[in-house]
Amino acid sequence: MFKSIACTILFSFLCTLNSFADDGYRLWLRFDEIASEEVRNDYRQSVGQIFIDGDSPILATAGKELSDGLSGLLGQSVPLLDRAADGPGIIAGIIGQSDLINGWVTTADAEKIQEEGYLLMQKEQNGQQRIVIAAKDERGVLYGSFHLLRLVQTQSALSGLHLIDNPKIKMRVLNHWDNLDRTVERGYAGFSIWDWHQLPEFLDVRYTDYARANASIGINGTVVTNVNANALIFRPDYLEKVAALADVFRPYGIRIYLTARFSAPIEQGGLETADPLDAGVQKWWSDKVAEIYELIPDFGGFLVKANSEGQPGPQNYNRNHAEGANMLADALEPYGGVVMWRAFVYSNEEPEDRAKQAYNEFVPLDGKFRKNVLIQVKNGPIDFQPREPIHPLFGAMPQTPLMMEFQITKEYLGQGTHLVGLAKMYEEVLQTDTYVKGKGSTVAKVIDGSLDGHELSGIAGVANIGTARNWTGNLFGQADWYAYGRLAWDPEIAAESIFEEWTKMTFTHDPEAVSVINNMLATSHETCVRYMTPLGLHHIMGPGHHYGPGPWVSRMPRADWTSVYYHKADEKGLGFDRTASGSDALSQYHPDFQKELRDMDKISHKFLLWFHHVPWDHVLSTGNTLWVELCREYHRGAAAVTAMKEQWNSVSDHIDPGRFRQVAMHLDIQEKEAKWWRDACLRYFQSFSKMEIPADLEQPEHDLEYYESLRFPYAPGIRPRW
Ligand code: BDP
Repeated sequence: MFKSIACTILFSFLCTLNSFADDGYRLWLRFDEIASEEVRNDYRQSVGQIFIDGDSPILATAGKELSDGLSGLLGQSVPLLDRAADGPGIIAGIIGQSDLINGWVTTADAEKIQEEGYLLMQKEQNGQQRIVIAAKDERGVLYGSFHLLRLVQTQSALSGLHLIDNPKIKMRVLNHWDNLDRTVERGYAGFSIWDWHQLPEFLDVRYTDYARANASIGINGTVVTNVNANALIFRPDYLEKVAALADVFRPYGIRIYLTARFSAPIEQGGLETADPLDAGVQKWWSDKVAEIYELIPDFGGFLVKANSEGQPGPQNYNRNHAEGANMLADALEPYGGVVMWRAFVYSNEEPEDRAKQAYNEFVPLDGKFRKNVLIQVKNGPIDFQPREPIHPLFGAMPQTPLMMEFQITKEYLGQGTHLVGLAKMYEEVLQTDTYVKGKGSTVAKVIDGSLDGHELSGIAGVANIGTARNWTGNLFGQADWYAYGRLAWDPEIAAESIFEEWTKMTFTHDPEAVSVINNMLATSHETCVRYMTPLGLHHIMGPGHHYGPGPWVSRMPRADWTSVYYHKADEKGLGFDRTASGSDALSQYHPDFQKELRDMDKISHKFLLWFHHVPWDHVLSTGNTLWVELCREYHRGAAAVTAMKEQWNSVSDHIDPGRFRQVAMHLDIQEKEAKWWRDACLRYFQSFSKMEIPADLEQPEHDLEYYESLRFPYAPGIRPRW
C-alpha cells in the first residue's frame, strides 16, 4: 500500500517535472519513445543492437549516440556490443580497416564514398540481416550514425535502404561573433556560451551538447571568436582555453578556428608594425601558429576581417588583401591550416556605391592567393539584408575558392523574436544562377567548388547560439541552425524537406500539425521581407542596434550607414538606380543575369527598388502604381503574421505547453512589430509620395514624428563601438 502511494507520488512528480522540462534545450536531438508500439517493434527487429568495428574517440561517439538515441526511441536498451552478434542489428566501421565491413560493401559502392561520406544500407547476406554504416573515415561513420538516428526519429522506413551520402562542401563552419567578455555581437540569445574566465578547467556541459548538435547536422568546424577580433586570444593562457574547447569538440569531428586580428603582432608581440611583408611580422605569425599547433594539432586556421569597418589590415601598410592573406597562409601551410579571408570590405573614403566595392577590390586579385586561402563572401553585396540579390563576386573569381557567409542570427530579420524560416532564403541564394559558365552555374556550384574545379570549399554561418536555455532565444531559431547545417552538407536539399525533418524531430509527427508548421517556416521569410523591406528596399532599419524600422536615418558617421543612402526616396519616386544610368552595379554581373534585371518593367518585383529608382505613379505588372503596391505589400506582410498566429494556435494540441507558449509569445511580439514596421515605413515614404494609403487598408496609428522619436538604447546585440 505504502509502496503504491509512493509510486503514485513519484509518478505525478515526474509528470510535473516533464511538463516543465520541455524548454527546448534538447534541440532536435529528442529521442523520446516512439508512441506506436507497432512501429517500435518494427525498429527493434532491425536496429536492436549495435556493433562498431574499430576504436577511436569519434567512433566511440558514434556508438554512444546510436545506443542512447535508439534506446530512447525504442523504449528499451539498445546495447553497444563488443563483437558482431548473430541476429539483426547495426554494424558500422571503416572500409579498409574493418574486415567485417569490407565483407558487406561492394567495390562499386566503396568507390563512390568520399571523405566524410558514408554508405547506409539495409542488407541480407548469408542469412544475416544488417543495417550497415560504412565510411572511409571515422567522421563518415559518425555522420552515417546521425543519419540513421534521423531516419528512426522521423519514422522513415529502413527496409531496402541503400544510400550513399557525401558532403558537397568540405568546410562547414559556424562563425561565432562572440567577444571575450561574453557579449555576442548581433547575438539575441543571451551571452556567449564560451565561459573564457573559467576555462580551461571548467568545461560546461553545453560545450559537449553544442558539439553533438553540430555533428548531428554535419558541421565540422567552428570559429569561436568575433570577426571584430581581439588579439588577446593569442596570449598563451587564452590559447590553453581554446585548446580545452578543441579537446571537447574533437570526438565530435569538429575543428576549432580563430579570428586573427591583423595587428596582433603589435598588440601581443610588441612589434612596431604588422606589415605583412616585414620579416619580423612573418616570424611572429609563424611562431604563433607553431605554438597553436603544439596545443591543438588539428587547429583549422584563421578567419580574418581586415580593412573593414575600422579593423586593421594590410592596406594600413599599402599592401593588398592577397599580400595580407598569403602571409598568414604561409604560416599555416606546414600544418594544413587555412585562411578564410572576408570580402566584406567597403571604404568610407570611396564615393562608389557600397554594393560595388568588394568586387572592385577582389576581382583583380583573383589568382593571387595561396592555395590554402578561401575568400569568404556574404550572400549579398550589402549586408545580410532581409533580401539581397547575390553578391557579384560569386562566379567572378574562378581561380579562387569562394566561401559562402550566411547569417543565421537574425540581425536584420527580426532579431530574437521574429519567426522567419531562413532556409528559404538560403535556398533562394544557393539556387540563383550566375550564368558565368552557361545556364545552371548556380551559386551552390560556385561554393561547392564544382564549377571551377576547386579542391577546397567552404561555407560559414554566423551563429545564433547563446546561453538562452533553448540555445537560440526564439525556438524557431533552432530551425535555422539546423537548416544551415543540412544545406552546408548538401546545398541542393530542398528547404521544404529540411523543414519537414526538423518539425518531426523537434515537435510532432501529426501530419496536419507538421504541414501547418512547415507552411509557417516556408512562407515566413517572404512575409518578413514584405513587412520590412518589400520590393527590393534594403538597409532601412534602426541605427546601430539595427532594431526596428528607421527609413529616416540620415545622420551617421558614414553615409553608407544611413537609410537615405539606400532608398533614395524623393518627390519623384523610390529606389536605388544601379543600372547604367545610375551606379551601374548591375554591370558587375554576367550579361545574362543583367538581362533579367535591367528593365524596371521586367525585373522581378523582389529586386525592383534594389536596382531601379521608380516613379511613385509608375504602374507595375500587378496593375498597381508603385505607391499602392508598396502599401499593399506592407499590409500583406503584417496580415500574414496575424495568420501565422492562428496557424500556431491550431497546432496547440500537438505541442507541449512550455514550448507552445514560448512561440506564441514571440508571435505576439512579431505581430506588433510587423505593424510597427509597416506603419512607420508607410508614414515615412508617404511624406515623399504625398499619396493616400488606400482607404481599404488600416491606417497608421501614429504620425511620423512619433515613429521617429522612438529610442532603444538597450536593444540587444549591440557593441560598445556602435
Ligand atoms: C554587420 C554587423 C556588424 C559586423 C559586420 C561584419 O552589423 O556588427 O561586424 O556586419 O560582418 O552586419 O563584419
